[in-house]
Amino acid sequence: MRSFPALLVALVVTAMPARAQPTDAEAEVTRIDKAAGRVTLRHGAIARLDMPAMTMAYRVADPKLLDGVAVGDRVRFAADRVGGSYTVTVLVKAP
Ligand SMILES: [Cu+2]
Repeated sequence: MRSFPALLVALVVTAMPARAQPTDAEAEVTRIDKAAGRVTLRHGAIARLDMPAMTMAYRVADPKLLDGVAVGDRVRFAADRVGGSYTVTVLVKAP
C-alpha cells in the first residue's frame, strides 16, 4: 500500500480540530441560530475586550463551532471584533 501523498496529509491535518485554544470567559448558551451563524451567550466579564458580564448575541466565525452545543450548555469561548461585529472564534463545552 502506498503512503499518502504529502498534500493529502497536509489537508487532513488542516481539517482536524484545532488544539485547545485559549478562551476569554465562561458562558451559558441561551439561544442558537445556526442558519444565521449566531449564538447568544450569558457570559462573564471579558477583560481582553473590556466587556462586563452580559447576555448578548455573537456571530460565529464558523457554523461548525455550534456543532454539539445546545441551549443551556455551559461553555468557554473566545471572541474578537471582526468587521465591527463581535464574533466567537473558539467555543467549547465547559469541563
Ligand atoms: Cu458581551
